[in-house]
Amino acid sequence: MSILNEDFLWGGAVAAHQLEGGWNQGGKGISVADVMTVGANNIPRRMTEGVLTGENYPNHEAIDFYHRYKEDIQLFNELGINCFRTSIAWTRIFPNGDEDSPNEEGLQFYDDLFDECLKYGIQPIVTLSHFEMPYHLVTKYGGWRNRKLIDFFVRFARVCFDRYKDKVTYWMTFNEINNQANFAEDFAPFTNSGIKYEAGEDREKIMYQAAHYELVASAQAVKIGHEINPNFQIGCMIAMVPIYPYSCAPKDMLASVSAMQKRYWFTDVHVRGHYPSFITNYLARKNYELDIIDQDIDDLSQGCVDYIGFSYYMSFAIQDKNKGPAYDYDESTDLVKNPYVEASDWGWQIDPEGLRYAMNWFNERYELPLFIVENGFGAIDALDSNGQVDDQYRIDYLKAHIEAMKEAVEYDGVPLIGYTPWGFIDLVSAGTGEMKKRYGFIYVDKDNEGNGTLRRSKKKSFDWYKRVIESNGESL
Ligand code: BGP
Repeated sequence: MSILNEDFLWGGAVAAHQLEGGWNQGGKGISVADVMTVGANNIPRRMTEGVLTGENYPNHEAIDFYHRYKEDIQLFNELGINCFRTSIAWTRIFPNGDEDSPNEEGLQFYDDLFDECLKYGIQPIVTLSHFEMPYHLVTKYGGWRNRKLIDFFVRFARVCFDRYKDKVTYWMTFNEINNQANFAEDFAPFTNSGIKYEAGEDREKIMYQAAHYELVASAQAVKIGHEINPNFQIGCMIAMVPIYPYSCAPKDMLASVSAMQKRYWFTDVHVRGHYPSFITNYLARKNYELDIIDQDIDDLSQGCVDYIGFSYYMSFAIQDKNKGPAYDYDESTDLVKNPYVEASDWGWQIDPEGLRYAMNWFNERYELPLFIVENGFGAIDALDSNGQVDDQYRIDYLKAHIEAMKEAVEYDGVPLIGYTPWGFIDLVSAGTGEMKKRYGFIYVDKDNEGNGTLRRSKKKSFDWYKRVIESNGESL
């Protein structure tokens, strides 16, 4: 008998902009992802002004799921998944983001997509905002640095909740909302914020302001969602990268505590409905006077999430750098390599036990159901002489993580809703824009330059994952 519930959700996860393509079809507007170039060889992706520079914009076609979703869902069904996590491209529904009424063609696309899933008993799990805000909201309003964005997002959320209330139960508001906590210049465009920083700006302050507006928008959306359908399960989505102390030196331990606070306070607000003391103290210490009105405080307290969705790929380690008691965590300088774990080709430290640790951390702190909505191994897959991919390394990675996940459930009693490995069909990398950083069980014939037939084929991991699902996690 499986230690996982019979109704455990086994699925796969994607995001609209990373697989749909059809970037200017069906009345869709331009999103921040549509104006981002490919990054490679340590050169980060760039958000260009407009889309006419003649460079490669990998999200324009992506893997053309927009036109091929019917065949793809047939394959998903063969894989045996019972849920499919995707996002709704904001720009298909509100092309510029600030229109009064939605684009019917975009709404219809997701009706058709969800119906196609449901036909096979695959329930859609939906993220409302996954790194793909309308570009117009950035140029005209400055993205999430502007309070007006709350209303635009909430209008979008309400339209989606209303339209798909009988087709979708599990929702998430903002993908990896805390991934902007490191507010690096080149990173902002890849988060939900869409913000472009100007020289000399206090980026950290802007990050806190933007995050506040997003959290208020999320809370308002959660409240409205529950009014529209009380059965909705609306979660947050957190990028969970545990930050271990490098050693048992007490100051390393405190550095770890402080770094975790700086990265995960978003979860505190989402779950508890108010700011934790260490963040209010920090904001005061920095003299960051944010635009936080009384109504926001009310909204936050009334829009607490039902579950915690999170991604887990790796862990970090931190060493005390003599910063004193008010430790100011800085991801770019304070992290150190963990000598006990290996890393992927992209330097992501592979740490299955870290998943069990993370699940315990969430459970001890919040006692809410958890949903692992991303986990996976980005690698360069080579085709053998038969055109097959023997991705045993991916199987090894996922097997170890599923084992750790099961231990958290079995030994530690952590409540877990489901598991949806990331990019289970190859898609465009969010971080680099490359195709060659692959996560899938399904191979897609396309290279970094955009060449290829887009043909789909099964990798070795396809049959492996199918057996995992069939056995409800027993056969690894
Ligand atoms: C998460 C994002 C996904 C996804 C994944 C893998 O941060 O939610 O959109 O892309 O990471 O990252 P990458 O594509 O950079 O390998």
